[in-house]
Amino acid sequence: MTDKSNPTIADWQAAAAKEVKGADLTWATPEGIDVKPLYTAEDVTADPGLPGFAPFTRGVRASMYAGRPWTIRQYAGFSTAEASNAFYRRNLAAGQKGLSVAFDLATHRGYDSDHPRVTGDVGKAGVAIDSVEDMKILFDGIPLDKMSVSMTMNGAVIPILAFFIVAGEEQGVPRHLLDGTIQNDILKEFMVRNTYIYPPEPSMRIISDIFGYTSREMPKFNSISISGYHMQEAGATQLHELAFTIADGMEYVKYGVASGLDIDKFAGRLSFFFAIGMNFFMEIAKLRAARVLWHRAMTQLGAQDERSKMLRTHCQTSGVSLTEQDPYNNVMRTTIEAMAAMLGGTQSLHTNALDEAIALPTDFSARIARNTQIVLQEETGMTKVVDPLGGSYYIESLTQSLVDGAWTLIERIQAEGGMAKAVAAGWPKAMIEEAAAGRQARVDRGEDVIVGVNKYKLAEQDAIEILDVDNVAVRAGQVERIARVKATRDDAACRAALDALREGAKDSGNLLALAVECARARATLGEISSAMEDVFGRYGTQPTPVSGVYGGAYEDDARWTRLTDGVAATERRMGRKPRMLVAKMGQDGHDRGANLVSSMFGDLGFEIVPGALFQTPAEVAALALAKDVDIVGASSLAAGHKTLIPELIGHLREAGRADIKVIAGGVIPAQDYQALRDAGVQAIFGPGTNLIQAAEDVLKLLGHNMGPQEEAAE
Ligand code: MLC
Ligand code: 5AD
Repeated sequence: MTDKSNPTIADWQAAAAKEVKGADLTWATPEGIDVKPLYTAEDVTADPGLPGFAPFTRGVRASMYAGRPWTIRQYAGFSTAEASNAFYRRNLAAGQKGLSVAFDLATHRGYDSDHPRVTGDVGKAGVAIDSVEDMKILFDGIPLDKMSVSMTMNGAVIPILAFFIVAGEEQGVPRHLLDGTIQNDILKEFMVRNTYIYPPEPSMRIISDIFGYTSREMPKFNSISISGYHMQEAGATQLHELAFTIADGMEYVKYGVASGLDIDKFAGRLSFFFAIGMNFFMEIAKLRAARVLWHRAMTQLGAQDERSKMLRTHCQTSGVSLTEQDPYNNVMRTTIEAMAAMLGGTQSLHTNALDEAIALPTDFSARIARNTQIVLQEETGMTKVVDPLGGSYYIESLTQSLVDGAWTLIERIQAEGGMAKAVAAGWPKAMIEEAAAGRQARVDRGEDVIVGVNKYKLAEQDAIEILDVDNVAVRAGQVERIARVKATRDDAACRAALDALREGAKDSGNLLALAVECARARATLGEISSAMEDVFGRYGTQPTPVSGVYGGAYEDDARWTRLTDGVAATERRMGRKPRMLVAKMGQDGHDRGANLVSSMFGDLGFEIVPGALFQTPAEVAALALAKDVDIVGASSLAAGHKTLIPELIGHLREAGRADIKVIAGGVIPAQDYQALRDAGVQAIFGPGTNLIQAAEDVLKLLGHNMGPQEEAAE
């Protein structure tokens, strides 16, 4: 205790040091920011100004939530258009304010539901949309001039936006009244989300075409949602998420301007999208920093209108922060994250459901998630004051640190020719994967605590009810509707519209305008996509797992040494390194888990065969045979496992290679374990798996005796 009446910072330091016996209380965050245990006026270098005024540190509106609260916009979609429409209507009746459509992965990747590559994907991770008829059903009874609709679509953005425009038209809503947002952010697809269709160059043209069309024809529509969300989900630190997202935005603006558009004619309708994870104050500061950075970037790019420089954003609470184990904890996590989004000044918010780690929301879990926002808005009084944390020493200082750190990275990107070039060079993705491996290792070692996963674990888990979509039934219904649409349309008119689109893709026709004609003529999503694919080609990439990162975090760790010894012994016994194919089947492009597994097993001494994305079970089996692997690890995060993994095992058995062991990992609900085991899967690793433990299990599967079981990694 100090008895001084006017203590100085030095006095505080001495007092604190005494309390903690000299321990260093600085927290080195993954962003590389040293967070101190105390902030004072001396840490604040800049005045944050006033809300509603440049550079909008404190918010884009003068009155913020005191004038109008953020939009409660829950992302949803599953099964058929009918089922999703009914779900939307129930949610709107219960207090949701805006819509946000999740499409299934077949739709994302430009395939109709009857395509052979998508048997496991139809209706699973979102709603199946094949033609304008589906889109009309999706919004049946929902007036598109009154309800703002976000659509998360990037790869098949041209047909989906065309269907939306025509659905509005046929509902009696002219396109200039359509209100909403299309994600349309392809750079982050190439980096982390992987639902691209075409190569980068034509993909960027598509975006400029959409900017051109919407700025002329759809003045209320947000033409893009530049997304950092998926970077954080893939493991990026908040600093990387921030810098790469702003740099992506700058790239789109440059392409738009290069295509002949006036910056102030389209920039006001660019919007953003960030993830909000568990580092509460960092997330608040991140949103404030994002607004400062965008204002600076747009000023640099020559925007004049202040609205062009105003960063408006949607946020979603973090999916990766949620757990399968003890899932009710997810309600608390989501509440904390929602508060951070609010205190950071978001315009629109999705709160995740408690069953997030294993399935899509049920009516029950969606209600809790939605009510989390409603309670914040209507019961707490938190919306009454604009930017209530403005002036907090810590928040202001952290905001400045993030602005400075991100700007340094943005300048590096600009110096290298912009984000498209950086993405092509691959270093942003590598940085994200490195951060992901570091984070996973900290969790596996118990250094980053996750309640119920690596600390305070439950002896037994209560089962919770989850949503299960019967993709076989959904697919059958969609196939029938596609046939009906094709049978009743004017085929010649449809063919002419598709031909015009194909020609337009060869020169400079506006692709969206041409696709609107195709949609009117009842061309399907697959037909519109392949007309463009005929000209642009379909893009495929090989995974590039990082090496050394995961193992690096385990230097001198006894459990790690035990494993590398085990792998070495297995290698001696087999006369070669054990070989594992890490496979991704179906249209599920979530590859964080697969990359982590490749990285870790590679570091342990396995020979890793990284499978390409979007494979069919037959293609994976052929690769497994060609490479003569010992084990196939199938990573599934989009609910295709019950269809795809048994098919893979069938192909291996048919080829006489039942000895190749198949294991499964990812978002696999406990309810499905038995069916997978019955099909021949030898081990299953669900969300929250400790990779050290998983590696022990795999070695045992390969016949290695691990010796006496040590206490599982804590
Ligand atoms: C707002 N308004 C106010 C006000 N606040 N007017 C007066 N006083 C205030 N205090 C006005 C605004 O000017 C605007 O009108 C209108 O009210 C609506 O407000 P908004 O703030 O623009 O909100 P909203 O319409 O909800 O738009 C938010 C947005 C938008 C700009 C961020 O792009 C959006 O909704 N994005 C959602 C993206 C999304 O849901 N993505 C899901 C991704 S899921 P006007 O006329 O000025 O417009 C995903 C997962 C995956 O990606 O991987 O699958
Ligand atoms: N319905 C609701 N939420 C979804 N998410 C993904 N697909 C859906 C869907 N169909 C959410 C999850 C995931 C994030 C990318 O979006 O929270 O983590």
